[in-house]
Amino acid sequence: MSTSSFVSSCSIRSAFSAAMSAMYRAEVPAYGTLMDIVARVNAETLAADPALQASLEETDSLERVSQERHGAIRLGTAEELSMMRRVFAVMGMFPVGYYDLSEAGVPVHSTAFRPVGDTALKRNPFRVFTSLLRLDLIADEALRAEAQTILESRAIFTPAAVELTRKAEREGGLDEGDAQRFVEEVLETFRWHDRANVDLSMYDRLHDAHRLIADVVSFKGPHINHLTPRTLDIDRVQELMPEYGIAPKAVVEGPPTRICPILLRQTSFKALEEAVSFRDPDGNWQKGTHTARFGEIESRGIALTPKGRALYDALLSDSRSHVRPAPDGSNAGEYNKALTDAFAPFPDSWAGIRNEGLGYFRYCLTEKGLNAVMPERGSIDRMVENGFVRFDPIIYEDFLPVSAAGIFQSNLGGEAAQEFTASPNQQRFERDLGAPVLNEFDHYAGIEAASIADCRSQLMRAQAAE
Ligand code: OOG
Ligand code: NI
Repeated sequence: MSTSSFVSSCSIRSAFSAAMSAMYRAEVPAYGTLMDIVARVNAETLAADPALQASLEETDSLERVSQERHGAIRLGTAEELSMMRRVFAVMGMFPVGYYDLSEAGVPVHSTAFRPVGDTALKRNPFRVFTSLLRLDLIADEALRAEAQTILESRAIFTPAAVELTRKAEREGGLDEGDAQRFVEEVLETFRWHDRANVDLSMYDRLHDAHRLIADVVSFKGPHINHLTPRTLDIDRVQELMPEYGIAPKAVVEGPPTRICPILLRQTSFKALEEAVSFRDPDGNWQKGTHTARFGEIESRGIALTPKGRALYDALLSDSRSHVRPAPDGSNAGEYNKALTDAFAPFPDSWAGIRNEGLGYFRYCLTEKGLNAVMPERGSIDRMVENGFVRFDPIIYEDFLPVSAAGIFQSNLGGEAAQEFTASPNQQRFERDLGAPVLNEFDHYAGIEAASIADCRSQLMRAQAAE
């Protein structure tokens, strides 16, 4: 078969994220409301800032600005995780980063499946934050074994989804018809099931061990638990949520509001209590509720180097040693102030961030560089100083464990966070995944280095042409 009849993995990913968005809006009306607020705020922000509008038009198409950037699921077994990896690969999404959430009282570890590389990210940046439940962190051995048995007896992928994934792997891609079927079949895995897999007493036992365990084990599949569009003004959306009748989480996670945004800021509305039913021993359905699904928004800034990230982590923990955000939002103002104060030492200009080696930048030739007659071939700093080369921040495309923990926690209800011994186990995760995860720092450093090499070779070409 000729490869030209294959649909690109980027188009499959775009179709998938559009289908997920439509499904989730239909399933969770509050999410539709959040999307409306985001669209309004993005339009208002752009109208008030023509320079931003112009720069977005250069780098991103405007209609894509408010689209979903990520979603999240929680899986139960190694087999589910490794199959999920193969499914996402068909859509050009690969595991980047390892996140240990046990430290934050959540019994999972995670990665993000995402497009890698500029063209793919620009085409459609959709990612899925994917967590694997860690039954090994559950103290009650009997319950652990029962949960394992329940998980092992479910099949979260339709036979057609598995078959089409195999076909894509075997033949190197999918044609139009298969791609469309693939998206429809894979969507089934992410669908909500309001009928639980377990009876109410088992649900309660799982729930008592940890609400997240009940969420993963009690249902037929790993329902998408949130989707996350991008907003141009996250503080404004946070402020508007109550006006639209939705309850925001207490504080925005991540760095404070800044002139030069760094890493990732995110907030969500609180997970909704939804009607579900449990089959009782006589085979009748018994009504109950389950709280898992919410909506989130994000706004991204520059990717930080290990040095920048260490400074970020230190300042964040410094601010949290002064004020811990209360789940009910009662000290949100105080928390925001402590956060802003703590971040004062972090330079807030691109030149300052670059000079201190805190962030990753993409370099390109300026007009002067493009027209240089005798361009010099010194260090990148010299080329920048002399105006041959300019630099732009590389956007952070990954996640933050402390923020992720905050998002998890605020959606696990008011009960006290549980303690687990911090036990990162990336090796185990990669074995279950069936592949190593990409190291995010290596990835950004590679993009930066390639842009510098590109500048140099363009300058040399200009010289050779003289
Ligand atoms: C995932 C929470 C993490 C984020 O944006 O940091 C996350 C979950 O609740 O399953 O999505
Ligand atoms: Ni999220």
